[in-house]
Amino acid sequence: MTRVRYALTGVLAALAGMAVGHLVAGLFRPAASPVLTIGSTVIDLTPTPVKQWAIEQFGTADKVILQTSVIVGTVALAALAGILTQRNRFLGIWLLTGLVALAGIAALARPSADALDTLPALAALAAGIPTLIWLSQLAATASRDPDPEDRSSGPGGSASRRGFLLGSVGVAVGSVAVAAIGQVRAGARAITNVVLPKPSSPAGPLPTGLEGTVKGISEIQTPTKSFYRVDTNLTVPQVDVDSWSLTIDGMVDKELNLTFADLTAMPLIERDITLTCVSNEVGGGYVGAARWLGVRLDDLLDRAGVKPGPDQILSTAVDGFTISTPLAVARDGRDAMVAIGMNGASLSDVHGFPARLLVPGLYGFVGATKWLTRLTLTTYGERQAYWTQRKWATDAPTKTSARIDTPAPLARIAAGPTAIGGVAWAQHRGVAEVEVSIDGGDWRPVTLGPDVGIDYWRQWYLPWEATPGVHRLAVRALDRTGVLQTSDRATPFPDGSSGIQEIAVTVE
Ligand SMILES: Nc1nc2c(c(=O)[nH]1)N[C@H]1C(S)=C(S)[C@@H](COP(=O)(O)O)O[C@H]1N2
Ligand SMILES: [Mo]
Repeated sequence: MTRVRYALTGVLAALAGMAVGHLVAGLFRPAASPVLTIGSTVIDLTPTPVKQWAIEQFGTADKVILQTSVIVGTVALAALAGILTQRNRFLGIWLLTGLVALAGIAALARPSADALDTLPALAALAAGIPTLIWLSQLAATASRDPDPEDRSSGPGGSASRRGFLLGSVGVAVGSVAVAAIGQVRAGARAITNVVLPKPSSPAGPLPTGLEGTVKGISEIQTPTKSFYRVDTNLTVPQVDVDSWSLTIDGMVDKELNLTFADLTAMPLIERDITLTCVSNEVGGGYVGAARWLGVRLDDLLDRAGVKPGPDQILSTAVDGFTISTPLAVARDGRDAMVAIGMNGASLSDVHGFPARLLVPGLYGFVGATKWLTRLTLTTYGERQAYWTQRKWATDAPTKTSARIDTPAPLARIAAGPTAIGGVAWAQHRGVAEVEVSIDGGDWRPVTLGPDVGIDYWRQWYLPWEATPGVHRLAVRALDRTGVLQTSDRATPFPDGSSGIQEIAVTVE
């Protein structure tokens, strides 16, 4: 019992520390909260195969799983600190201080860190240590008193145990309340209402998609709220657009430093572009299609004047995260842009407010830097981006892929007339044809949805008279350069998954 009390003392002290740290972070630096900084550091240090495995196993839940493991690990160490306190108070204090120091170091290790980022860790220490001392004193008094079963003890014995219990409950409740206030403060940012100018080169009206006729097919334009999100960030950077700027430097004639107003004063293009994540599995959901508004990358680079020599554009996000893009690809005439708008609104925080890079035809990890703040003209020999350091491909064009949206894998559907439908993409080559094979039979051409250009996905469907039994449905696409989607299976690492999606459905 005594040991449990001391363990609880450690856990509650850590809880109080994390809660106060979270509150102080919420007031000054949401991303510097101890739980989050340790989590982000763990992400950065995790070997690529493990990270890959986590994304595959848990999908977007990988962040929740990671945070939970960080918390469980912290609780275990905190319990140990509490138990040590029983033997020697200073052992417990030292272990707790070590834990907080780790959080502080993790906060400072972030590339954008400054002295203010250590405040949450200092606050955690200031709350955690006194809590540990106080609760361990209560625990000591409670444990010194005789056991309640021992009838010879007076009523005072249970009073000291009640004291420990009340103290513990008080710390727990107080911590949860304080952490909740921190959470609310961190989220309470007024989204800046940026007014976006009209594009000088608008996209035409978006054709009506098949979603009205084929039930269950992806909408022709992915609504922003359901657009997939992939990044290494545990907290979404919240950029203040008034102090934000875009620097273009490196091997250029003239280094540029542009404010958001400078950017919006330049000619804007509006384009329909489909973005895919290299981590997308065949048939997966890390793909979305949107209408983007932005400044052509060519215009920006011409303004800075690119010197001879560079072969990559190294882009940097506000948190120091880097992405590298092959310069030749970005400058071959495609609509690569610094995007400031998505589906008729400014970028949302999760999709990179206030500006992101977008290079049609490339996977996001080599061309779609969110929260962009710097473009550096350099060489692959000279500088390496985040994923390059982790051995992912540097030139990664999106692979041609077709996906079945309806019926869902393993669905049970009624016999009779129905439709097989989905989307296919082959960015910057365009989708020429989509074919479906039922139960391993001949590849049959399907009906394609409207053509929104070679950088955009294409909806497709095939009317199907479903007969009772289990059926296998497969789909593949042909791009407009005449190349068929490969049936060779590949994992996402290092340059994107490939293979043909095949699903089974039961018709009743
Ligand atoms: N700053 C930053 N930008 C980033 C990433 C990131 O981790 N950090 N991830 C990239 C990856 S892997 C992809 S697929 C796209 C996803 O963009 P989305 O979240 O808007 O869909 O963003 C890219 N840009
Ligand atoms: Mo990605």
